[in-house]
Amino acid sequence: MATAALKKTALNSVSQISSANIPNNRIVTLDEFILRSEKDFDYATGELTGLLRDIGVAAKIINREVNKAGLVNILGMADSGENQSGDTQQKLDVYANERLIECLQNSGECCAIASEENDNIIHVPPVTSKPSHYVVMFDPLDGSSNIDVNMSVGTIFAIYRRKSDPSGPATIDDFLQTGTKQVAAGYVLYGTSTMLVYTTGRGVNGFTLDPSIGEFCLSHRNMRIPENSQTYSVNQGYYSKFDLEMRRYIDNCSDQNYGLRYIGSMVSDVHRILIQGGIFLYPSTRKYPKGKLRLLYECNPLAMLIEQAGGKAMNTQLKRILEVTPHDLHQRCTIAIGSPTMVDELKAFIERYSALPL
Ligand code: P6P
Repeated sequence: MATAALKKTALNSVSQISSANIPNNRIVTLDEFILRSEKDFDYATGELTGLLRDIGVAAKIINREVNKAGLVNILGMADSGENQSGDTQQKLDVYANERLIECLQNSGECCAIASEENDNIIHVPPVTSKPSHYVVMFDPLDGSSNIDVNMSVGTIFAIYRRKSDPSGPATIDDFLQTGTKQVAAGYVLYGTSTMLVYTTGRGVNGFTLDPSIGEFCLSHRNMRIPENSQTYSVNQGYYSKFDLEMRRYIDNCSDQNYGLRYIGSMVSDVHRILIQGGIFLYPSTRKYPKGKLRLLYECNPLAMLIEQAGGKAMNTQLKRILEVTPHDLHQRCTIAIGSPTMVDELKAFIERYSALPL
């Protein structure tokens, strides 16, 4: 069998990072984990490793500012958004966006970036003569409106291999790829502790920031979502505006005394579901008939991660999120994501009550 085919077979046959390669009797930092994981497949290049490490650095910088957010007034930031020395106080999502772009530009491991904060793609000039083969998409600070009330927020990222000729600039088609083409996806949750959770298609692993050493440390190995649960997560305030099938499903959750948990920060709600099980729903509403959440840098990365942990993610037309065809960088979509049994249960309700041809 040709070398490439052997390596592809190796990749397919290893569903998770081989635990033999990761020590379990001492601290394992994100950097060490990424480097050891790369060694799982000798064909891997250092680029993806570099990108994941760049995101880890940006996350630490963002975390420092997010944690200070509550001190803005104490630190004397004027209402005008300027501090006493006249420095302009940036909105945290703008700050997070700029730090992520800087960290990725400094290493030059990607050729272009797309962000929730920017209308168009951002080209990244090569730092060395070596052309880059990856593009990165992110929502720099999802749920940032929660910061003022000290609720957790998150960064969501997705990494793709470029399709365009590496000798030329990236194109929009490098970004308009289905979620199944993601080579890595993950999020950073700035909560009671700061966690980075990611997948490269070989299982899901979680790292908790230890502020005393400034390192993300492996804390959740090979994360698996509970098969079922009795918790659902939806903005109940829109109930009367949901389609019939969604209202019937929510009625069923209530009839079965399921618990409702909704933080209003997708990363936080999905992280809770990854740990404890449940289903997160953002169906179409009058204000967002196509759904509110963005396909490319919110739904796709979280869908890859939840599927890698054994869960499911579909839109309310029953299409697997990772197979939805993107047409626009900032395309919105509906989503139901979480424990496989609960997503299947919702699918049955939609098939039974939907007036629309699916
Ligand atoms: P709503 C935050 O603004 C966000 O984009 C997601 O993080 C969150 O799940 C959703 O919107 C909340 O939206 O309409 O319930 O306030």
